[in-house]
Amino acid sequence: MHAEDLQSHALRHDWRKEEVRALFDSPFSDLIYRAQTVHRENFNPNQVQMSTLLSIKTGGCPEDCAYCPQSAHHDAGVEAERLMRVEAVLAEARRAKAAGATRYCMGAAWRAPKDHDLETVCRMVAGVRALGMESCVTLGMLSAGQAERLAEAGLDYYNHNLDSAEEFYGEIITTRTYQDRLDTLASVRAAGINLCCGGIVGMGEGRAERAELLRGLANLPQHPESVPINNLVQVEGTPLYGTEPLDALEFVRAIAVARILMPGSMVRLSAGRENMSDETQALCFLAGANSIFLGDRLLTTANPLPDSDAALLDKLGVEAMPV
Ligand code: SAM
Ligand code: DTB
Ligand code: SF4
Repeated sequence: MHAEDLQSHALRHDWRKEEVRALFDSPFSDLIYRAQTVHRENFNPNQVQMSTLLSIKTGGCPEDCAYCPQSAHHDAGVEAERLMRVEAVLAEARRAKAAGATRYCMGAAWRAPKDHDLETVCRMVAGVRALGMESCVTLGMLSAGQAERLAEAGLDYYNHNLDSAEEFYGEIITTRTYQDRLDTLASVRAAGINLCCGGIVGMGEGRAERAELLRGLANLPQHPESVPINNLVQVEGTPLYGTEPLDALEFVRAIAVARILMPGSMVRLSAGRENMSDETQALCFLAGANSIFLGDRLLTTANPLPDSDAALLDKLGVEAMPV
């Protein structure tokens, strides 16, 4: 029997609202202890998976996501660019591999890919895999046929986030629905591609909505293999610029609850590390985060410099997770 099957009896998809809220509300030490215990039952606690991101098609996006500097609805100073050429993307992927990344994630500011562009992305996916790296793309909404095409090209992961709790979603995005997102996730799953699906905190939501975002992820038919927890990167010109930043310990709580709800998933300490202290990041690892983005850029915003990440991981005795 496959290891995942042996473990799956322990994975729950029926978390109740009050249960998740009670986890969030528990004393900090109790929460971290439980999260770290679950973490150790499932993973080597001193290993972290490293992914690198590249924006293969930047800006000019027709969606109105209130957090996003790439939306054409906001003026965040991001120039709209065309889809990159395959060779240029692969040159970047080689650099990321040399710097220690094992997964290469390519993001496009699209509502949904055009079939013609999808073929170009498929060549990028094949090229990344030929380098011996895992491939991940995030291209917006997918039809069932497009997901199958990506699967044929050998895509390992598709990133598509729930982004927020269903109740809060309408405050953040009006141009596509929460149900649209669930439909894309179902198409990706049906095609047999691993799912990278998480959300953003620090968008002005309360603890209740943070709990509901995580419950929404855990109660999907199957837990996403990767769960990125993004702390909002505030970009001037976006509607969420100037939002009261989330307290660092509240962010750590979100990581811990994600770890407890989805014990076998990789929990990624995703956007927002640039504004986090070493101490906060260390607490996130203690709370069960075991994946990060490596490299000085996310899509359009800054990520910690490789040297400072190397120093932090060294101080913590953390090593790269083998693929
Ligand atoms: N356009 C595609 C889509 O939205 O499905 C793919 C790219 S989009 C930039 C991928 C994810 O990045 C979003 O779902 C959101 O969770 C995250 N993101 C975008 N801007 C962010 C920001 N300012 N801070 C934190 N996360 C952000
Ligand atoms: C995800 O959940 N976080 C990454 C990835 N998926 C594509 C993106 C973070 C983007 C942060 C804002 C930017 O750099 O544009
Ligand atoms: Fe477009 Fe994605 Fe940004 Fe939304 S998050 S505006 S869909 S690039």
